[in-house]
Amino acid sequence: MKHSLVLLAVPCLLAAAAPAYAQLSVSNAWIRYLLPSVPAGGYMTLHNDSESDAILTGASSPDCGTLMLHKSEDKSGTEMMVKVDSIKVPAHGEVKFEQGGYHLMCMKPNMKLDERVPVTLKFKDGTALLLTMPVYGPAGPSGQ
Ligand SMILES: [Cu+2]
Repeated sequence: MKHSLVLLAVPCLLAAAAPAYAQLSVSNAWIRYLLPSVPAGGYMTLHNDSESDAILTGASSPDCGTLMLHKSEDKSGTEMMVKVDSIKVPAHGEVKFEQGGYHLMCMKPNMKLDERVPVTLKFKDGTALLLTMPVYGPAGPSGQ
């Protein structure tokens, strides 16, 4: 079952002259939680229905300590995670955050299963996108 999210685009004062990112949205968001001592992955699809590319430059959550932008890469058969500084969401496009690719990394998860965790996504133009991400175990929303 897919969860729909209530999203709130918060215009920043700095972005008042360029509200290009008002058409950003997120679907299929969830956090893959294991243990408090193990960083949790955050997954979603980030949609950009605007005329301009959107540049994601950071994320934060009061329940994560640090929330980083990560990418998993296959380096000669071994999956490595690297920190990325920004992720471009093309105009009229989308970027999937999924296992094996881009993800949010919640370094110190302070959460329980079935909770919803508030997350703020920050973009280069000063825009922020607020969402809540439901917390699942390793099997994810599908429960498989
Ligand atoms: Cu990671």
